[in-house]
Amino acid sequence: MNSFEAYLFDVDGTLADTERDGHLVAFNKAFADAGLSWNWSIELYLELLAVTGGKERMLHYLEKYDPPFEDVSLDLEDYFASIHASKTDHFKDMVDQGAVALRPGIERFLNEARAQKRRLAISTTTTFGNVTALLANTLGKESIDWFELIAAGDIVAKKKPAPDVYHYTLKEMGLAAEQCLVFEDSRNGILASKGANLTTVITVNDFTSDHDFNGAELIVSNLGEPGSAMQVIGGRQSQLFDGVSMLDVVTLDRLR
Ligand code: XBP
Ligand code: MG
Repeated sequence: MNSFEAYLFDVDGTLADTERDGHLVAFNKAFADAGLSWNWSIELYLELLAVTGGKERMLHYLEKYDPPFEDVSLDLEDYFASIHASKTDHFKDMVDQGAVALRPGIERFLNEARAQKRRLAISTTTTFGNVTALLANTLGKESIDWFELIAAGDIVAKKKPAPDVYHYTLKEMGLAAEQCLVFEDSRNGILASKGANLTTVITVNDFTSDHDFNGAELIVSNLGEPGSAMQVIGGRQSQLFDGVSMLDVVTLDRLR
């Protein structure tokens, strides 16, 4: 049987549930630091997540919701870039303090994939420093080097749902789409991965369980680990995973 050579991971919502206890809190802290009266609720944030990228999300909020805002002398993009830098610092501090844990099965799967000499990469819209802080604080500093490539944030001009970050990853790693399997958690994520013709496994979370994952080969609750069995939710190839409670490199090769 053919095997996947590489696994490409999204970060937010896939490696860890970072949004509610991480990014959202960090945005609100950065707004307060900047003297803005903005305070995003979870309900509002769920809507704002439709726009990927923190800088892009803030600009979208200003344009669509017309919140209280005193005209700043700075160019708006520069202004939001500075608030975003402060938000990134808050996010990293919170991750350093252990605010965010990896999702079930992630550590198990990464260890197994490494033992089987499979290649690993990260393809995400989030900021590079957020990714390295998350890895260092959950798996240890050395885990940053487990990933051959961390394609993050502004590395491409167009963030997800554009496929650019996946095209970039394939090119940098010298891989064809059919050699890789992607793990995503959101509509924007699958639009990006499918836009690059990549086999995609979705692990849903509270923020994304109602998304449209049309085209996904497999949709599951998580990757599964002892004490936290994976539930198969759907996907075009879900019949290949009847009775499977944990995904590993061997079972996933059924999608090859
Ligand atoms: C994640 C995002 C990011 C984070 C914030 O999407 O949309 O914008 O919410 O990150 P995905 P930054 O999981 O599809 O990569 O503030 O660092 O941009
Ligand atoms: Mg995601």
